[in-house]
Amino acid sequence: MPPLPQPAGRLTNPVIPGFHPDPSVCRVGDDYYLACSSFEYFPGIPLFHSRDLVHWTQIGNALDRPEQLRLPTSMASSGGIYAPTIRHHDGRFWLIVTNCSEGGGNLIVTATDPAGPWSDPIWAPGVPGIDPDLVWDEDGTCWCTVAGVSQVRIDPSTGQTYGTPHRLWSGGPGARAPEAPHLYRIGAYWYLLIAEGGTERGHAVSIARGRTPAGPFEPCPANPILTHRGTDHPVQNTGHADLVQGPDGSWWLILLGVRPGGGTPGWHVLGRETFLAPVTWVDDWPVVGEVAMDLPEPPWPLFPGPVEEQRDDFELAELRPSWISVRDRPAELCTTKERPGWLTLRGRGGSLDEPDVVFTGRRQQHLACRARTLTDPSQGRGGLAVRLDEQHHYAIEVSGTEVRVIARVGSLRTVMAARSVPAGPVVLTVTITQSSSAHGPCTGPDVVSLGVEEADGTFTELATLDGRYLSTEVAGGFTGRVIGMYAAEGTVHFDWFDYEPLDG
Ligand code: 6LW
Repeated sequence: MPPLPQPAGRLTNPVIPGFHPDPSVCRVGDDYYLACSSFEYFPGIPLFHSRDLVHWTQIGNALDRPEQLRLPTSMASSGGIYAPTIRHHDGRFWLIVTNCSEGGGNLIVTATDPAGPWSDPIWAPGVPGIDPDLVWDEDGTCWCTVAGVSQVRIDPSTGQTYGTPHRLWSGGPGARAPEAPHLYRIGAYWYLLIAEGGTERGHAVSIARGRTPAGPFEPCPANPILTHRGTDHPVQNTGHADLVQGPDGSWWLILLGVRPGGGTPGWHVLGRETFLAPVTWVDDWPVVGEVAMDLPEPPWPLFPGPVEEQRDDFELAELRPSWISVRDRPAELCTTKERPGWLTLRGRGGSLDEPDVVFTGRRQQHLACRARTLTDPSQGRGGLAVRLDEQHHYAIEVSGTEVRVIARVGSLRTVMAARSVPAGPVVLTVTITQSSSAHGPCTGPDVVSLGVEEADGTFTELATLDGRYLSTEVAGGFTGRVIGMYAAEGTVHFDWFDYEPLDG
């Protein structure tokens, strides 16, 4: 049964916080579905449902079976799954996406229920680039448009393309990286929405329109229709957007943005997040309103949906869809079935520095938060980590009665602190708090404090580390922080994992 409408609480952007970039959205009746990129993580392509565009609940992941997604350990971090487009056509959901790892390419999966199961991939080798979009014209012809921006006719049920791709538009003069195209039929025009300027501070959204889906396209005189470049707006890098109509017929843009913190140049640590902005139309061109931190209450009922419980006791046979692992998740290495009520991770010789690390975590979704886990290290070595990639992570690790805090930043790896603990399960803790930029231009965005809980419940800190080293501005790449549990050696059991937002 759908949730009942609720009175408004505080409505805030980002509407999907944490590493949820490249959002694509479609509407089916009263329901909205949204998909994001997932890069080196498995399962791939998180899928969200909403009835009000403001509250989003994760209902699954489109690529959640190894037959659908194999990410090799030879693939670097931020390879893998880039920029899906989700659409509903002819009673089915269609999702097209690029697997940027070796042996990958563009693929299409379909489903009748967006919560899954999604089909095995239909490969589309004739699609010539990243950021594919699908659109159907009035006579049922399907067009696939990719970054660049070029287009090819496609049969999405087989992946077969017809003819040679033709160039549609390359965005504004001098702007780099025309990408993230989406095509729509709205009124008398076909609109071609793109991102340009690159996914960093220069990011922007531009639009062109034509009379047919294949063009020719006339650029909007007001391009870019959205950019925060050169502003002091708290949301930066705004771009990679998709258009959707609200329940009342109003128009909205779903887009990615980042929240840099600290002094200069500003570091963003949660990755690229999903934001919502209003759109109005002037002379048949869209005009994008404020990407407001506090969203005004919309004129339609709100459906907050279920909130994920703070603590996961690992009582269920299947992991919640928000848990993600690095590159793969073989059942023999990550299971709740071996020791009921516990998550069991089995190391395969890889530490957090290795691409085959056995790690299961969740996105850090709040600028300030605390994560805790009760870990039984009696048969192995592992712990709790804040991970950006193989070369950028902080961890508190336990082996027998020894606890160590390890920091890896680029090619530097060091043990920051060590102490002994009584034998048996131990609560490992990571607390992340924001720095005040009032402390000056060199102040980092946040601090990451790692420690243990004593038998009487008090917390002992072992190390407090500058958060800038786990930011995209330092590490590079397309992802964001993920906090989770790992096994470096042997078998490590986790009784529960608790994630608590601290920033209200
Ligand atoms: C994606 C491109 C982009 O393919 O970043 O911000 C790339 N936009 O459209 C990776 O997410």
